Amino acid sequence: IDIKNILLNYSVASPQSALFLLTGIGLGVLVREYAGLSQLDKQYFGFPGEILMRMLKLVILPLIISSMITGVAALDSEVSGKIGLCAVIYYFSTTIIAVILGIILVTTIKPGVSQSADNIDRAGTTPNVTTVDTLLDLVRNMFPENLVQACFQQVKEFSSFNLTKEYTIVGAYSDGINVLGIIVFCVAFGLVIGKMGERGRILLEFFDALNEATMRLVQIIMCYMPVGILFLIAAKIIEVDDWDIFRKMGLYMVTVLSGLAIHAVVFLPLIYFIFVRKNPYTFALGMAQALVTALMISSSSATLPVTFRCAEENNRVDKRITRFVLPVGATINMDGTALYEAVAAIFIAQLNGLDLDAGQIVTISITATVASIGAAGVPNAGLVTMVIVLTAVGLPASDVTLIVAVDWLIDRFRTMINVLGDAFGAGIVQKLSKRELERMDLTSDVDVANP
Ligand code: DAS
Repeated sequence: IDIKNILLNYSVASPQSALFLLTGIGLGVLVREYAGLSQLDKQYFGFPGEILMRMLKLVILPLIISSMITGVAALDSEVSGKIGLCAVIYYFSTTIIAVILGIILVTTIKPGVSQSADNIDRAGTTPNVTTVDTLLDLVRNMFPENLVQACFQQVKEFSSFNLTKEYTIVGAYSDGINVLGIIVFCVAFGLVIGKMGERGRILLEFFDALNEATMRLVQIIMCYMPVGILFLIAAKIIEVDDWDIFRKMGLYMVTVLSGLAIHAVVFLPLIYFIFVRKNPYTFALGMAQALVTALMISSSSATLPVTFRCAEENNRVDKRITRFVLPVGATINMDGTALYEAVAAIFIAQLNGLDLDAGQIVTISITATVASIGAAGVPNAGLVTMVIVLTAVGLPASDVTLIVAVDWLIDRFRTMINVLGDAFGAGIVQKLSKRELERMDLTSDVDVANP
């Protein structure tokens, strides 16, 4: 019996995973009503779920380092010049628009805010909502004094702010990792490697291998995920005091899905129309088969063959553009994931009664954008990198449980938007690189003239 495949089939990205979620809810209700567990028993009961969270956190460091360095270096080596620059500007601008849209929606709808004035009582520790550090500290944390220390920094407590350990605030260190500092270093390092030619290529192969090994580790964690989720959900059901959580979960889904819909129906088509001056909805219709595939399999990378075919055959995008924009886009251009991570992080802050400050929102925007770059085009990648966003702002990563419950559905829609964003990107980059392509045609014609 291929246990690994059976478990993978029950991974959180599949409808079957609902089986584990429902079992976890049922188990939680039964234990809550009839077991009368002591505080210690509850810890043992929730331990299989805690193991899952620890495993996800364990891969944060290699995941950020390998995916950021390879992603940034690849931009530089694959194709230099105008096509690469147009693509990068498009990737960042649409991702940041998606993040801002998500933040506007989640701070307007406020899905995680209790209807009653009080915050969730989390086992008696009502969170301290305090002022955050100055933005200067936020920037300071982007440039850690010592990289090793940034990777293994102990939790730094701001006793002067009378902070509880769990709620270390933006710009502080939490869970032992200074995420922002590591991200800034990796982006700079990746750009340098991309320009080092042959010697850089050797280094790049190492980080490529590290990324592959990390993703295989994530795959193994995925096998355990259904079991971990079952106990995480059950442990949540036991401790949660306000059944209002289900209303909040419903509102959270509405917030994410409406954000994805607005981005797909308004912003992406608008950007396409501004640059290409053609009907964006006709272009999107040409991508329909790729979008449905993404919805079904929750993987941008696995959808790539269909995305290539739709873009080139239905929408006549030049192969020299799709060859770069689509694969790199499937890896680092994930508007849907970025929007989802910004919404989910602020939703979790709201659940904890934290009223985020400008500095924290800026941090969430940066880490959501970067975490979406670090997310691979595979099922639930956004969920794994979600832990990075929560770690960066010091939110309890264990609350990711609540959003896992519905991730198998949300992941499909954000993957669809990721693919749509890549496709529109190919169309726009082709339009902006028209002269570049004509020059390439001319040079290739000259080659033909002089065999
Ligand atoms: N499933 C990922 C993708 O393939 C997106 C995500 O997990 O956020 O794009």
